[in-house]
Order: sequence, then C-alpha cells, then structure tokens
Amino acid sequence: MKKILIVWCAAIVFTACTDFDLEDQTIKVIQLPGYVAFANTGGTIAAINRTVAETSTTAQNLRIEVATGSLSDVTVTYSFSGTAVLGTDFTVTTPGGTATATGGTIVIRRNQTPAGTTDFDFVNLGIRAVADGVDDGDKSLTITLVSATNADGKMFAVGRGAPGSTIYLRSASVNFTDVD
Ligand SMILES: [Ca+2]
Ligand SMILES: [Ca+2]
Repeated sequence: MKKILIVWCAAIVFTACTDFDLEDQTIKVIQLPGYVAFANTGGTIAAINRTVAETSTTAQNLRIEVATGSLSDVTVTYSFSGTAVLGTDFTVTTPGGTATATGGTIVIRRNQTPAGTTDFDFVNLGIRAVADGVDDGDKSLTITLVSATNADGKMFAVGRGAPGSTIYLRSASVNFTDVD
C-alpha cells in the first residue's frame, strides 16, 4: 500500500511539472544579456562629456548602472585616459572601490542606490577637480568601463548596444579648465 501511495504521489509531482513547462506552452525563454554602462538622468544614450573649472569643489557624480539587474553585487573595472593625472588634477570619491593612476574598481550594490535605499542598481563614480595653483593648461579625463562581474561570477557586457554595432555609454569624460 505504501509503495502505491509513493508512486501515486510521484505521478502527481511529475504531472504538475510537465503541466507548467514553459516550452510545452510554446513560451520561448530567452536569457537577456546583462550589461553595465554609464547612465544619464532619464536614460538617454547621449554621450557624457562634462566640463568643470579645476577650482570646482563639487564632485561630478558619474552614474554607473546595471540596468538589467544582478543577483549579487557587481564589481566594475574602469580605466583612465587623457591628460589629467589622478592626485594632481582630480581625485576619486568612490564608495567601496579603489583607484590608481591608470584606473580602478567600483562596486554596484545589489538592489541599492548609493544612498542605500532599495531601488535600481547603480553607483556614482565621483570625480572631483583639484585646484593646483599652477598654470598647467586645460586637462581631459575619460573613464572607460573595462569589465564587470558579479559575486556569482556572471560577466556583464560593458556599454549599451548589440555586439558588432555602436556601443554607447561605455565611457564618460570630464574636462578640467585651468584657472591659473
Ligand atoms: Ca590642473
Ligand atoms: Ca591649474
């Protein structure tokens, strides 16, 4: 009697599983590729190119988002290029990340805004000008996203756009105007 009951239960479980198989219901499951990119307010794909005086004390908060979401925190690696030098022309005010002369890393916390509230997954990379008191000319800085991987080992594309086509918002620029 016990065996019959087990078989009967197994049959119910099996039936339940097949009844809700998405492919049997002709629903096609497509895994969307995840990506990490810079983001404008409002989500436009316009290039981010800011200009500030080198005496500006306001950090330029460059938003980096994982628009497709992530099941765990995402570590983003970025590089610096241009004539501006870290520590001389600008500093990085980065939460939970590191920066060197050639670039750094920053972490997008899962389901959190920089303020810690539960919302869209993004972080702000803060770039602040340095008043050097030296006639050193205008300086340029481009931050380019190199790679992004979450704590589960999932890799994300960097920038927006299909592979082989134009990729938007993989980089952002800040120009520092000399005031000396
Ligand atoms: Ca400077
Ligand atoms: Ca200067």
